[in-house]
Amino acid sequence: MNKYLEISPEVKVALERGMPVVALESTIISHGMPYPRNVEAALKVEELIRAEGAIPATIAIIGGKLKAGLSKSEIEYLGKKGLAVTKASRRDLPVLVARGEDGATTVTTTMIIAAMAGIKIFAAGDIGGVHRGAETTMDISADLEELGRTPVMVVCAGVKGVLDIGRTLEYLETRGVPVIGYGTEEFPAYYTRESGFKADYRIDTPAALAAAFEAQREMGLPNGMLVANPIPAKYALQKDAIDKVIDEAVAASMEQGIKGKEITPFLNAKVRELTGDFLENHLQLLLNNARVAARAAGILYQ
Ligand code: PSU
Ligand code: MN
Repeated sequence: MNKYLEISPEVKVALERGMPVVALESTIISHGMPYPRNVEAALKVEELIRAEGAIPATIAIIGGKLKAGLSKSEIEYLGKKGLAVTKASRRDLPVLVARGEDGATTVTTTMIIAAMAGIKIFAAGDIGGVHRGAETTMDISADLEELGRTPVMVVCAGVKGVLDIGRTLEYLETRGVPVIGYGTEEFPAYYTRESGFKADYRIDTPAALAAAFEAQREMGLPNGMLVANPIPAKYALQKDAIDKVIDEAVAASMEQGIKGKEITPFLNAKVRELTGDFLENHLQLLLNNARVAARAAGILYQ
């Protein structure tokens, strides 16, 4: 264990006793939703994980410490600080830590800190991927590289259509990341259950997810696993409707010259603005992922 890592007492005891633990990211709190609904959502997700018999470990960087397991007041602090918190990817860790600053963890840094703490499963909203136009901009999320190198199972609702989904899946294949459709053949696209692309495998139960992940780890394969769990049908949008909104958001980002780490929060906020209030659907999708992650963790940690 390194001196920068701080595991909360509750998470520490759970890990020592072999109880199931589920990691959660914090960029979704600071950059993904407005205050106070971001804090409410984060606490509801934690509550559901507990109700499923697992321990939640929300991950963030606070005062230069890599924290696995946040208190309610720390979640409130990050939610209130919102966009003023640094969105921290792998490349941001050294300077933030050395300076003793705060950082909200993306999928990448949540995986890194989870792995340092010994947490194997992480419930997210969606992951970053290959951006449209990446063949010239080279904008490819570090999330894909992290999935290629860090042994954590990430349960998400697929990737958003703001990205180039086909190239995202190609990249994951290159990096050796199994892409599992949970209860579906089709790879889901966050707002919608359809993307027009297939997952590598369909798995229908938490036990079968845990078995595949266990096999990957026992073989010594060092990469992560991506579980794509579609948004519940009741909260899903139709692909045609969301595609129009997405094209509009991408056009706006290009017109305004948005680049680098700003682009994902910009596109998410723009789509939210154009779809009206998607926050309830967003929460339902997070709860749905947290449930699958907690159930798989229950089997994995036995
Ligand atoms: N999805 C959201 N809001 C977010 C993110 C995803 O609805 O804030 C975050 C996640 O933390 C993800 C990150 O890991 O965006 C990817 O950013 P980038 O494309 O810059 O790598
Ligand atoms: Mn990027």
